[in-house]
Amino acid sequence: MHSTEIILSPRVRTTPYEQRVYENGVKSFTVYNHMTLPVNFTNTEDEYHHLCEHVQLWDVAAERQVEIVGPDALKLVELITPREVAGCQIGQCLYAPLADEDGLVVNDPIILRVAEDRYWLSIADSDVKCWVKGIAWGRGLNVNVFEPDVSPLAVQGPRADDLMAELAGEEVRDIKFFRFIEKEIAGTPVLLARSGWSGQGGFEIYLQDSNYGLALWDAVWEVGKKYQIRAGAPNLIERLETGLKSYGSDITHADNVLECGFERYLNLDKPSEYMARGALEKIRRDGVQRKLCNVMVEGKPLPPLRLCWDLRHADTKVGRASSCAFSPKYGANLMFAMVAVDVATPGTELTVMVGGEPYRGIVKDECWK
Ligand code: THG
Repeated sequence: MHSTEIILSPRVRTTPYEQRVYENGVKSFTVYNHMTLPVNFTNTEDEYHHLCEHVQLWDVAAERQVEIVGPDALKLVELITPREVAGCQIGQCLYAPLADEDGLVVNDPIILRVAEDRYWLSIADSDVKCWVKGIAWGRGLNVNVFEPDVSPLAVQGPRADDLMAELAGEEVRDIKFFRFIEKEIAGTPVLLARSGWSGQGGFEIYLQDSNYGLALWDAVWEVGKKYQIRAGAPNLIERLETGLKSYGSDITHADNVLECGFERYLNLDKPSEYMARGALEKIRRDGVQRKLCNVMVEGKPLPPLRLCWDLRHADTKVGRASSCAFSPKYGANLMFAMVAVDVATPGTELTVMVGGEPYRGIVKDECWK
């Protein structure tokens, strides 16, 4: 890989935590929602082991919030996702794909109901604010859509509960998965949710005033010292083992929601109106052409994946792999791949082309079995 630089200018926004991220020796960033998102502090494998054993603090402010507030807020949220949002309570989070009129995935946010008529879409990397504002205006809906000054900070790893209980009170242990409460930490009101982009457990703290970013970081850090806290970031190895797909890589606007494994979250027959209904009903009738799958390649670690790797079956191209990491847990390379349905069944053998070289891959189920 080349080691050139991406120049940071005001077009690449800063985060309220960035100073601490630099002080902790950040080695690389990616750009996500036009903002810096740390990738590595030491190296992916070292950070993976630390994340699975201790606790890490992640600057995930790049998971921006799109606020939808007003009398038509629920109507608008229902319009943009095939997931049923009506039953979502205040204090609840829902993982929900946004689908356009063709059923294609626009983003895969976590939706938080923060008040009666107020929702936050905690978005992945695409310009959701523009999309949602356009729909609101076109429909003449009585809502306000904007990006509030909210910056998530994730506390992830097996010691996250002990850390947060000590910092914010024993009652945080009772927060259920994908629920949140209001709290004051470091002198500023936050939402504290049990969620985060790892399978290691933990919380996300939604800071609501950038001016308190460093104070919040320092408050968590101070308590975290005895738990060997380190600065970290969403981890490639861990997310492949856990099965977390990344919008922009594994899922793009070229893929429809039924190809991406979202069915389990959806109610395509929900009573409320949503823009993808017609398209998704047709796709459901006709059947999908492709499926997002887990593919395993045994043997030594493959080189880093920059662009997608082609997958072949009987010398025909049948798909592409979009993420890959060597997993210490499984002792094999794990990848997410969009492949033709007829070769998407676990047990199917595929050929993965890496730099012109063929490798033997096997389609696995979601648990890598
Ligand atoms: N946290 C916040 N915002 C985010 C992310 C996050 N926005 C972008 C991106 N990540 C959204 N994508 C996901 C994908 C999966 C999950 C969370 C966000 C997730 N999934 C659980 C799982 O797969 O086990 C369960 C989801 C469920 O059952 O509802 O947690 O990380 N703030």
